[in-house]
Amino acid sequence: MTQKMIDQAKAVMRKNDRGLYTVPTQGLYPFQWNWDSALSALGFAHFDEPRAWTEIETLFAHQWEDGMLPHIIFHQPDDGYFPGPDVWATGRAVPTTGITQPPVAGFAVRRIFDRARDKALAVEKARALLPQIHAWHQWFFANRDPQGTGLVAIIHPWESGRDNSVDWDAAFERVPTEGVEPFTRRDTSHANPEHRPTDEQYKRYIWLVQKFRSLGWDNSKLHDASPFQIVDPGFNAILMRSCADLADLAESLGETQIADQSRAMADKGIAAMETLWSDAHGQYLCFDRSIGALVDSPSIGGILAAFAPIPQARARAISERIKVLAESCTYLVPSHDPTAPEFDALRYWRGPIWLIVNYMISDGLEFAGQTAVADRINRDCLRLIEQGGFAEYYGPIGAEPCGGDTFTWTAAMVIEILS
Ligand code: 9YW
Repeated sequence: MTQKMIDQAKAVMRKNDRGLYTVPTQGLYPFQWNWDSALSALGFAHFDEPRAWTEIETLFAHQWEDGMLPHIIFHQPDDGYFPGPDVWATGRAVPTTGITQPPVAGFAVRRIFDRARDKALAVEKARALLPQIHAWHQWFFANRDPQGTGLVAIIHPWESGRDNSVDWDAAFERVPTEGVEPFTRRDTSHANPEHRPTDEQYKRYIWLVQKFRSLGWDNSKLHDASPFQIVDPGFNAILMRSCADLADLAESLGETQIADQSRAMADKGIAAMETLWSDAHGQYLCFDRSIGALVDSPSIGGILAAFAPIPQARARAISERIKVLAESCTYLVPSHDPTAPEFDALRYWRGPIWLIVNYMISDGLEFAGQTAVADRINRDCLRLIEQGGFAEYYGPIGAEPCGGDTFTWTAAMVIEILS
């Protein structure tokens, strides 16, 4: 059973392999996505280490001069996706978007390095990637934390990777829709519209893209100009974990300056995460920087925070919080609290389970000694695969496979869990 599932997962990854990068799934997402690639590389590393390194190298080959790593790289034209390169208009030779995604590459590179069978290759590749990843981390603090709080803001929901989370609803009320150029969505022709973000949300996604485009994609201006500035605990936890991992990696490679700077960013950020903790919810919450208030939305972002080396007591509380969630669903971990009125079991990030998020939560909880909950999450991942194949996401009550099928990072996570 185990070997059969690993073989099936490898076949999914091979199917979506375009040589130098993978697509998340054929049709719906025909380009290279940032955090998909970093997490998918973990899967490749189990059966083809050179290919794993290539995935991350390709990503960083398209890093912007200021350090930003874009969220999509449009390697080849494809009309099946909206918004394409013409809408972003970032003016790059190989087109990319102008926003970023959760910085999980630092974590992935350290893990692939630690497990490498080909140590010489790993040292060569990690040494080259180290300054690039570090530059990206520094870019975040320079551009997305102008007040030096230790935490960074996202300026577009797509940056979080949790596109239509309930977390953004209130802030999205402040994003206008006037002046949005007419467009035709393509996602709804590949996937069930009932399981996707709404048209109203898409208009606001595009308004923000047009706004940033009008500012020439100058990252020194975008944060302050954006009506959407959210400090997401999940996103920041990924950044802090990657900074901490990069510090360890840099240390083992003798790069003391990168090690010290990375450690300082991680320590400051983890201390600042305390400002996002909610005793009432037993988890972290988003902070809406535009209005200076916490967002009262019990989503998975505040649970994903367990991926960072947070204090033991917080990890224990998150473990308890997950046990409470388990009382209202069949599978863990739903992307929104099933007892909350906004919960929508099959609509993208408003309820469904995503294996990559499960993997990161489980990894953090295991490190914190919360092994029972970590194991339960991993078991649920495998049950979902057995029921529904390698889908993009799953219903937390009925295990319905949703979104795109034969999904790369879902397959990669299965290889990670089973290997
Ligand atoms: C979109 C590729 C991406 C993920 C995101 C997910 C979705 C794309 O798919 O966004 O057009 O909405 O939300 O996390 O990286 O798998």
